[in-house]
Amino acid sequence: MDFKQRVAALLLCLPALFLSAQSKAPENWFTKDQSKDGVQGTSSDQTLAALKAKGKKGQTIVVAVLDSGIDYKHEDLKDIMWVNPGEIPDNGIDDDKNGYVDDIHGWNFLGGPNGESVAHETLEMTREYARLSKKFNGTNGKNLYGDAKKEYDYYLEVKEAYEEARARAEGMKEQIASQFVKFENAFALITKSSGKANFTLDDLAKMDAGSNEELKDAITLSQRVMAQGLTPENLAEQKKEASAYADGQLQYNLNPDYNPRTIVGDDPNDLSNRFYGSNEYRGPDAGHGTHVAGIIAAIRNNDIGIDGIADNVRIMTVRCVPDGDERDKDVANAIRYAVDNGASIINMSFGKGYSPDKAYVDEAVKYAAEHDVLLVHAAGNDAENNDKTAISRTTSTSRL
Ligand SMILES: [Ca+2]
Ligand SMILES: [Ca+2]
Ligand SMILES: [Ca+2]
Repeated sequence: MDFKQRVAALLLCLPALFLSAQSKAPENWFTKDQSKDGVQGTSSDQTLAALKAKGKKGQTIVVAVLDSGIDYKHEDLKDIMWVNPGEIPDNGIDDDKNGYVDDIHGWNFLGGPNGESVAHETLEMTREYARLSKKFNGTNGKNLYGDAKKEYDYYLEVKEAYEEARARAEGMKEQIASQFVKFENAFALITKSSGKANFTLDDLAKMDAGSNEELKDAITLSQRVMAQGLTPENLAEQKKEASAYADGQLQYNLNPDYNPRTIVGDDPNDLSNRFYGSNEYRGPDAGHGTHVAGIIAAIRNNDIGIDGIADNVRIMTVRCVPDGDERDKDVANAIRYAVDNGASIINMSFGKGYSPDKAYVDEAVKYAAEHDVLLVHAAGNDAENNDKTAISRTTSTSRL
């Protein structure tokens, strides 16, 4: 469950969406096998054991993780990070002349020359809204024909989606605030009645509210939210996180005036420029990319963290996904970087509903295919039929 779903679960108090140990999956479940272990994983444990029994060693494969950056010093990843063989670290020289200076473990297309990196971004929908609003503001479309009319109709579609998303985010902000007041009040009442500041679900089960309806309601609500992982200890922190998530949407993702690209210093609309960014592989929030890299290739059977799905992998990190929507330019350049530097597989666990420079990405995809590189891309978290509709156009689905 990602953070968005957790917030939604808390807001709706859905008892089915448990966060806690009650629905804890078996360790390394994704490497298990349905028939052998009774777990619907990828069967990679079984497959690797079978290959080993046959004496097959396989060859080392480079997997490029196009994501939010990777904690390349992580104890379960540091020894399997890809190392650029032609590059001497930290000498300020592009030794292998691939266009990227000191790119040892990959590249960060959201990095700037002074070491800073883009953290938050607008959604592509917001960028399209900003661009088209400038063009069509005050126009009613009456005297437009052909391509101009088509673009105007597209503007109206984007405008409607944007305004809807903005209203929803504002509503969510209010809802989070009011829901947390309810949780706080319920917890306070229980503390008052039980004398315990840090009560548990067991404590709640033992409480007898008698004819006190208010306390009865407080117990019911607390049981629901605590089943989803909220506790008296983490209430304040969870409130802060949920509020920050709602604020972030309004401040960054859905703010047409927000432009963090000055950090990178390139012209994001100049698609011909491939060489920008930095070697800050981690970026401001490498959580998602590290998580993805770990599932793919965390060192197996070392008693540290998890077992990755595959053995014999080197992870190349190519950062192109901010908090918000990735840009087509960066995605295309990240694909080309991965292909040119020896990746056999490119993992892309992200997605968005609008893609104004899709043609540029398509060219990079073809380039990867011509070089026999396998591209793996997420289908979204929203249960949309992507054959019929684009990935949800009104919410950011970056980092899937
Ligand atoms: Ca280089
Ligand atoms: Ca160098
Ligand atoms: Ca491990």
